[in-house]
Amino acid sequence: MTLYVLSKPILLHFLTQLRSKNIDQISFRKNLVKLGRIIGYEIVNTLDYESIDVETPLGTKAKGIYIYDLENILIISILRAATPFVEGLLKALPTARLGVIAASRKEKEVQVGYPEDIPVDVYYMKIPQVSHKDTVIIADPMIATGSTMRKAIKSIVNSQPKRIYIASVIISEYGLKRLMEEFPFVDIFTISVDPEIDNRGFILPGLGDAGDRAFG
Ligand code: U5P
Repeated sequence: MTLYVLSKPILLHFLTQLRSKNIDQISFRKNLVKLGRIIGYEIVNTLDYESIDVETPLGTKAKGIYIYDLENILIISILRAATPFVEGLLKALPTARLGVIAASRKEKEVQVGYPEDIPVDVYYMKIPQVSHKDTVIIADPMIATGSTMRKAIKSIVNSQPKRIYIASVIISEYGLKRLMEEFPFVDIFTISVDPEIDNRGFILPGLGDAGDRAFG
C-alpha cells in the first residue's frame, strides 16, 4: 500500500476553495474537474513505461518513453459526487474505459462518536470486463467511513487487475486506516487526510456532502 498525499500548492488552492461554504455550485464542480485532472497526471507518473526512440522532423532520433500502462486503464465512478472528478481524470487518462457504481449511504446518527460502518445500498453497477493488465482507479472525492469504497473494491478485486488505485480528494483518518487494513494491496491518492468524522458520518473539517454541493 502506498499513500500519496498530494500537497502541491495548486491542489491545495483548489481544495481550499472547495471547502469554503461560500463557493457556488458551478465553481464547486469546476474545481472538482481541475483536481481530477491534476490527480490524473499524478497517477500517470506512477505507471509502467518503456524506453523508445522517436524520429523528429529533422531526421534525427531522440530518446523517449512510452507509458504502455495507459492502454489498460479502467476508471470506476462512484455516483454522483465523482462525476465532475472523473471528468477531470478522463482529461489526463483519455483512453480509459469507464464503469459506474450508483450507491447511497443509509446515514444514521449515533449518540457518541461516529458510525464505524454505514450501510451502503448499491442499486446500479456497470463495469466493463476487468483484465489482469488493468490499472483500476476507483474515484470518489470523499471517503468517510470507507463503507462505500469497500463495496466498490470488493466488486472488482476477484478479477485480479494489475493494480487498484483509489482517487479521492479528502479521506478521513478512520476511513484510511480501515481501508489500509482490509486492502493492503490498494494504493490511495488524496489531497487531505482529515482527522474526524461527525456523528452522522460526515468528514470534519471536510467540505460537506460533495454530491449535494456539486449538483444540488
Ligand atoms: N460523503 C460526502 N461527504 C462527507 C462524507 C461522505 O460527500 O463528508 C459521501 C461521498 O461522496 C461518498 C460517501 O460517496 O459519502 C462516502 O462515505 P463512506 O461510505 O466512506 O462513509
